[in-house]
Amino acid sequence: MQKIFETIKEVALQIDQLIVNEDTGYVDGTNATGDQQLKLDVACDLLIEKAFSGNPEVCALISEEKEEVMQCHSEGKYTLCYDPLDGSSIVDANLAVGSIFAIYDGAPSGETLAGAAYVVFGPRIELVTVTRGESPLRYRYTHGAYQPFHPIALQEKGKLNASGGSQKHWQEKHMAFIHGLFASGYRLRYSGGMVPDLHQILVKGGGLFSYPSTTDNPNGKLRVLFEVLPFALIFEAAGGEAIDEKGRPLLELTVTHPHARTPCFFGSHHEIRMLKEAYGVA
Ligand code: AHM
Ligand code: MG
Repeated sequence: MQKIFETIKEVALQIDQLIVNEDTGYVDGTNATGDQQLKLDVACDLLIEKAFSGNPEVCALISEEKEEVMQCHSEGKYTLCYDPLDGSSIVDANLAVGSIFAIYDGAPSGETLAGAAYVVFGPRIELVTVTRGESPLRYRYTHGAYQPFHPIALQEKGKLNASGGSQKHWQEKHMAFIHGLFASGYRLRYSGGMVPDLHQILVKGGGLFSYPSTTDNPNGKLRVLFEVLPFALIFEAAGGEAIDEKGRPLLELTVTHPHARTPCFFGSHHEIRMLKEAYGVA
């Protein structure tokens, strides 16, 4: 798996160059889940495909930007699932965006997730990696190299609150819960990019990120394989929790379709406890 993390470090620098230099307009058509694709989404996807398809450890690639699973080396141990450039809708506003990687040992599911990583392309590049059973490692790219940076560790309780989806489409219990958090002093921090939004909660020591089921998206918006499960592993490894609306750990999810979605909640223990009570799943 170390070789995969090393390749992520290299490919992240190439993605950064694409973000800086490439056209941010749309291509004709949509991706596998019906989202409009940026030329940048497609270019980042191809870069990652090129970087990993020759790695004999990788048996298959599953990308947010590809409809089909791409088979690679039949002897390979790992299925690599990735969102090449998360935050397509905010890249034109020049906000921070990210890439997310999940490394599955065999057929992808919460149980087989062996490692994960994400890269934040903000004013600086940061990388967080995790191997199951170990603490997350954080790096910042400075002076031409990835330098180990302050470790990520969640406190029991945080101060930040980020909930996705349109309020018009939230369930009443979600609305009441979120209002309750604000009334008790939580601050809103939501950019519309899950990588920088979750990274902020992780580096500031806690809080809650929600993407609930909504009346327009009953399964939520975020994709299990390459958005939800990798962050679930990282939150648990950082001393937090990641659950679905029934209060089940996201890492217990089985996966029925490469582009399946699920409602999801990532946070420190206190906020997850409050959420379970509000949703009646404590
Ligand atoms: P994308 O993969 O098309 O960029 O969509 C995923 C993004 C997440 O980064 C973010 O958390 C979410 O969509 C925001 O959605 P919303 O605007 O509905 O809150
Ligand atoms: Mg995405």
